[in-house]
Amino acid sequence: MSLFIVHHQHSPDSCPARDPVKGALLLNHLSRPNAARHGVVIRAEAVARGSHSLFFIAEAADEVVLQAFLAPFREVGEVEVTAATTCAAIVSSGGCDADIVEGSAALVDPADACQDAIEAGLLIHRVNPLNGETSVPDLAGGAVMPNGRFYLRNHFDIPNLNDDGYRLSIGGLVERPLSLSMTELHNLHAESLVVTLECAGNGRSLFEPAVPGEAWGLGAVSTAEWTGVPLMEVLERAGLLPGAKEVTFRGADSGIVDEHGALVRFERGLSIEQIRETDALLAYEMNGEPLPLPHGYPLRLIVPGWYAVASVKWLTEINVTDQPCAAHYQMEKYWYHWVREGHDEYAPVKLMNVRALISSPDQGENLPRGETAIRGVAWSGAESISKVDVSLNDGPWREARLIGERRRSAWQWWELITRLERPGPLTVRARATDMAGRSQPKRAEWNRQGYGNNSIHSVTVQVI
Ligand SMILES: Nc1nc2c(c(=O)[nH]1)N[C@H]1C(S)=C(S)[C@@H](COP(=O)(O)O)O[C@H]1N2
Ligand SMILES: [Mo]
Repeated sequence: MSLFIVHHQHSPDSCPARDPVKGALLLNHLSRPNAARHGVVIRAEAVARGSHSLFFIAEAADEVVLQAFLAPFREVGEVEVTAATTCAAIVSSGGCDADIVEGSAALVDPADACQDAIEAGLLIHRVNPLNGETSVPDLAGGAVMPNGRFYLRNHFDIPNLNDDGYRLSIGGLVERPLSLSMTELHNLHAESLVVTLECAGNGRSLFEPAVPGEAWGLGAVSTAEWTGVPLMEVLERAGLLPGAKEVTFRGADSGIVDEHGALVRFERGLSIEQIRETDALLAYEMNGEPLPLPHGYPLRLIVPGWYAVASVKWLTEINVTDQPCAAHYQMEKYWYHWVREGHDEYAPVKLMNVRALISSPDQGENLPRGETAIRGVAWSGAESISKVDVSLNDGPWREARLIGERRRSAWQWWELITRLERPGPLTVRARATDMAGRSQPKRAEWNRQGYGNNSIHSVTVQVI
C-alpha cells in the first residue's frame, strides 16, 4: 500500500455540502467501509474552515486505484493527489530530501515496524535499527506487558523470516545433527514461563559522566509469558557428545560493526551448565501470540535471569562445541569495564542486577494531599524479590506490600499506601532486596559501556 495526500477544492457557488442530498452522497462515499470496497484506506480527513477545501490522507495499492475512487470529487471540483510517506519512513531513510530506500523482502520495513511501535506508545530512540523503550508509567498495568508495548532492542535490520522455509539447525558435538521445522518444534513438549527481559543498558543515560551507546532511560525492561520448547530437551534429542561444554546461538540478523568494518552476525554463547541452571527456552509464542517479527519471529532463545542480550532473536543455528563463544557480542561487547583506583577490571554481563522501579507516581506529577498509592515493579536475575522498601523525603525505609505470585525470573508488583500531609516537593525512593540479600546501591558503579545500572530509583513530585 502507498500513502497519498488528497486535496479537493470546489468553488463556493457549487459547494456540494450545501445540498443535503449531494452532501450525504459524498459522506457515504467517504465512509471507511465504502472506501475499503474501492481498495482505499482513509486515515483521516478534514475540511479547512470557510475555504471549500478538503484534505485527506489515504492508502491505496497505487494512484490509479485512488483516482478511480476520487471520481465523485472531480465532478464537483478539482482534485490534487500527492504521493506521501510516513514520518517514520522519512527519518529512517535519512531526512526529507533523501531517497526513500525500498526494503528487501528478506527484511522487515523499518518504517513500518517503527510506525507500529509509535502507535503502541513506545518511546523511539532510533529508527534503524529500531530501538524503543516502554514509558515508565506504562510499566504498571497487567501481569505482563502487551506485545506492542514491550521494549525493542535491535542491533541490525529486522529479518523477515518465512515460517515455511524456516529451519533450526543443531550441529557440532552432537550424535544426531538436527534440522527442525516450526511444525516439528510445535510438536515437541512445550512449556510456558513468565520472564522479565531487561536490556543491560537500561538506565545508561543516568550514568555520570555520560557513556557511549543507546541512551536508554529506565524503560528497556518488560515481562511476557513465553511459550516454547525447553532448550535442554532439544539438545538431549540431538545427543551431546563427550567434550560438549559450550553452545553458540546464531541469529539471522547481521550488519557492519564499526570496529570490524565487516559483516558481523548476532551471536551469543552459554555453557551447558548455564543452560541447565537457567531453564532456557526456545520460544515461539509471546503472551499467547506467535512471536512478533521484531521480537524474533519465528523462534528466539529466552534465558531467564540473564540480561536480555543472551536471549538471541531470529534463532537459526545452534552449535555445540568445546570452546566458549568468541563472537563480537560475547567478547567485545557486554563486558563491565570498571576503572578502579587506576586499574582496569572486567567481568562479563550475565545475571540482571536487583532493581525496583516506581511506575506511579510519575516524575513531576502533582499529587493531591491525602491518601496515595506508590506502585512499581521489582526484579532480580539471581533470586526472587524478598522485599521492597520505600522512603519519602529521605525518611525511614518502609516496607511495601508485594503483590502477586513470587516467581524467580519475573518481576514482582509492589505497592505502598501512604498519607501525604504537607504540600510541597516530595522525593520518593524505592529499593528492592532479593532472597539472596542483594540490594541496590544509591549510585551504581560507573563502567565504560554503561551496563547494569541499578541505582535506587527516585521520582520527585509536588504535593498540592
Ligand atoms: N538476533 C538478535 N538477538 C538479540 C538482539 C539482536 O540485536 N539480535 N538484541 C539483544 C538485546 S541487547 C536485547 S536487550 C534483547 C531485546 O529483546 P526485545 O527486542 O524482544 O525486547 O534482544 C537480544 N537478542
Ligand atoms: Mo540489550
